[in-house]
Amino acid sequence: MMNICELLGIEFPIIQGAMAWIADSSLAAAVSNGGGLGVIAGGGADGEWLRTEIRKAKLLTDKPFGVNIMLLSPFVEDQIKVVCEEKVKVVTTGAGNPGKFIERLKANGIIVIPVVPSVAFAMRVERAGADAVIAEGQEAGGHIGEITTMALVPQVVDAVKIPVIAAGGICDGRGVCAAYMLGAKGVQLGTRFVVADECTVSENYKDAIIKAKDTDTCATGRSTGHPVRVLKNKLSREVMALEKKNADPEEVGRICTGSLRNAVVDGDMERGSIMSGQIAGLVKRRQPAADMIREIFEEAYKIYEDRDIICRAGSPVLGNGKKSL
Ligand code: TUI
Repeated sequence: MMNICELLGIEFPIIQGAMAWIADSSLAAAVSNGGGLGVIAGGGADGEWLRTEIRKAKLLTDKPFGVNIMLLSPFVEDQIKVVCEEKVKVVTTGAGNPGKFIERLKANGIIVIPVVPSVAFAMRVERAGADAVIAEGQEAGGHIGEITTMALVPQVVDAVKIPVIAAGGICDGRGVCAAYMLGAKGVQLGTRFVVADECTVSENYKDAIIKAKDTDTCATGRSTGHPVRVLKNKLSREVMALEKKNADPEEVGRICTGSLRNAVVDGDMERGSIMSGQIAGLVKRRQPAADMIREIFEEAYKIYEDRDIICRAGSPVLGNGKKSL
């Protein structure tokens, strides 16, 4: 099996999570220049916005980068056309089934890596020709599935032959090592990159992530069939209250319209949707994206070198550092 770094032409096996409204050419190019795979989030934007961002990224880096296509968007067809025309190296997909686009993307030489929330879906996209999958647990921010990263990753690893990249709840070297122990061949991080210096999100959004503690996120939207993990605030409390009394999903949808933009662009921390993963409690400081990547892998390699051996009472330690049974 080809490793992720060779497949993607990158130095470190790390992909930047695509975050709608947040992950533009500035963040994507910074991550790619730092040796990871930066990803521009197509989100709900039209094809021409995406084309402009792709061209900006090409000016900012000569390293590979990707584009994420969010499959709930009304502009999916438009975005697929643009990534093919612009010869983007990698496309990740989220929030739906990319099956009918995979052949066309691959015919244009594009590496396709769907985000999958379950084993069944991972097997489906493998059959459809995906090059790898990102197994994203429900610790992640934004639109999520049901299963945790810890349970999802090894089950997907056993079910498919293509490489599995772990996502959800990872932000440092410990998370990288844990993902590898579960059989992943790479990681995707979103929340930590929100506070990267090159991320153009509002300063209020960055502050909110940095201040957050472990219990500060919740998953809204379970009633609409599109659960979304956000930092708790006035809007999330209103949504939760409406959902509790089984309000019409359209009413829930109405108070959320434009709310991600409100948080990202306007910095509205009350009425904005502050999407964030559960790992926000570990994200403590702003840094250049390249420093984050270097730090994460320095930690990971150190953990691997110093690894503590799982002990079994009374078993002798062998000369090679291993314990015998
Ligand atoms: O897509 C994401 N995260 C996102 S997308 C997004 S924009 C949005 N805003 C409001 C409501 C909905 C979306 C914000 N965050 N992550 C990847 C991901 N994909 N997580 C879960 C899935 C997923 C879920 C179901 C992928 C496939 C799927 O099933 C497809 C099928 O047809 O069975």
